[in-house]
Amino acid sequence: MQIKESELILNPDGSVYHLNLRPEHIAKDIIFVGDQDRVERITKHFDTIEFTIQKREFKTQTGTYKGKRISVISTGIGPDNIDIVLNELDALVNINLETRQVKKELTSLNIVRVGTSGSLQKDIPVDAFVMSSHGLDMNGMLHSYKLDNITNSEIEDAFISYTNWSSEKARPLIISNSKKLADLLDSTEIYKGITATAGGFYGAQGRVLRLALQDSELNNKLDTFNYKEFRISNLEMETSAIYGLAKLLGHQALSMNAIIANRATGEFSKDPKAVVNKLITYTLDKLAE
Ligand code: R1P
Repeated sequence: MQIKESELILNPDGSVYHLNLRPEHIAKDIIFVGDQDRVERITKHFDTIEFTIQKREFKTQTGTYKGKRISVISTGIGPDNIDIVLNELDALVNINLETRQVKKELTSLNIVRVGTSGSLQKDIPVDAFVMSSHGLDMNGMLHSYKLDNITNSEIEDAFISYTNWSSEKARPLIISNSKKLADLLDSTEIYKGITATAGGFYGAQGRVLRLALQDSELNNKLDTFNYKEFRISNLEMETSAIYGLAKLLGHQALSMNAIIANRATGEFSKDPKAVVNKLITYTLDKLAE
């Protein structure tokens, strides 16, 4: 089946619509960051940079680190952007952009998010690293897709019942990381837990400025949720969408979080840049191993 021009939009130079990339521009190992200014904080460690482009919040640089070809892409904020980035990256490797047909042989990308995040647990301090064992999707974007058993309904049901989750909101989904990447990036200094992914920064994460919340107890419930060995370690805005779409499309994904705030103790890192830099070099070295 040929994918129509209105469904897979290409720019005049043949690049995909939002990312402005052609297939030759990306490596199979890709690092995601939210902030476009973080791209160069990663690629400044590279041996060489072969390609740079930016459109809107999506900045990409591809080069080599210790001989390994890696692309770094900024996704901007939130699950809606992840929908764009994952689908367009997948199109670059798995759809022939000239014939607009899905390729017979599919390519699996390795995607590692290097993000900042707030810890929900007193014992996961600021300046720590958290590897997301799962993404807890609280934002609903993934429900547009046929989910094909990629989620973990047993933990979801426990979470829905514990939080008395409103049936007017999308069902929360729990999706696991790529074991292959988790094994590659593991070490004893890394905390692990479920990363809750909200679809907004204020109300969706329990912050009150002028608007009342649908459930003002939700953050407390996230902190105290405990089912078998599962608890929620941190809260941010992309992980579950990356895990969900990567699983559906056949890519490997892992989210690494630099903890810059602790919502349980109210602390904020004295040097957030330092912890992010440490996570950057840690991730690069593991990917280049
Ligand atoms: C919110 O300020 C942003 O920061 C976190 C959240 O997930 C959200 O994208 O991640 P990044 O540091 O990767 O942007």
